[in-house]
Amino acid sequence: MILYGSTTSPFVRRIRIFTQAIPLEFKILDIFALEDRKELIAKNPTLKVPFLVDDEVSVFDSRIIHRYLCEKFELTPLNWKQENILTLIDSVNDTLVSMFLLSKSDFDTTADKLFFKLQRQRIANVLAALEKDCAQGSFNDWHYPSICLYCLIDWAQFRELVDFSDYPHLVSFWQGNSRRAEVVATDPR
Ligand SMILES: N[C@@H](CCC(=O)N[C@@H](CS)C(=O)NCC(=O)O)C(=O)O
Repeated sequence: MILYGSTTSPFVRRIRIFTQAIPLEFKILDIFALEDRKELIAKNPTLKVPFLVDDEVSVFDSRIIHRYLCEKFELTPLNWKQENILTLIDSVNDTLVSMFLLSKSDFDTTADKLFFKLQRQRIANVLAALEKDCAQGSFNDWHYPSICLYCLIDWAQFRELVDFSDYPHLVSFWQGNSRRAEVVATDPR
């Protein structure tokens, strides 16, 4: 099995951390560089990373890769509460990636424009919900949703996209898990 992705993507990193104990080759793709982009276009029509190739099977999207690996290795699937939490994490992560790409494309994402206001509201709303889940103990164990939350917070910190001062439980969750070997080994910095 080969996992394709970049070393900075939070979506790729969650799968790399999740698969610590699974034999998997990691192939780095710089999706904005000409040659690697040709490979991306040939292998994944969504033009996003991560994706997984397992012999004849190609699996797109981190969420589906996680489900594929759970089925293949008979691991415990997510329960419905965890699926909902993953939707929260994915929604803010997707929004932050879009905002990041927009600012890289010279848009002022702090502008008083409807689209940006909706995204900022979503980010604040979801982070408040995750802060509450965190306070209630949903991320006390190091399971897949915790890995995804860690990768989201760490990437947002790395790219300086979010001020986390309103979310003390998320900050202490982030700090409390930062010394894990697999976390250190996949640090994008
Ligand atoms: N829903 C996807 C999101 C993946 C994603 O957005 N990946 C980003 C890198 S962090 C990407 O490939 N972006 C390229 C683009 O948007 O053109 C997943 O969970 O795998």
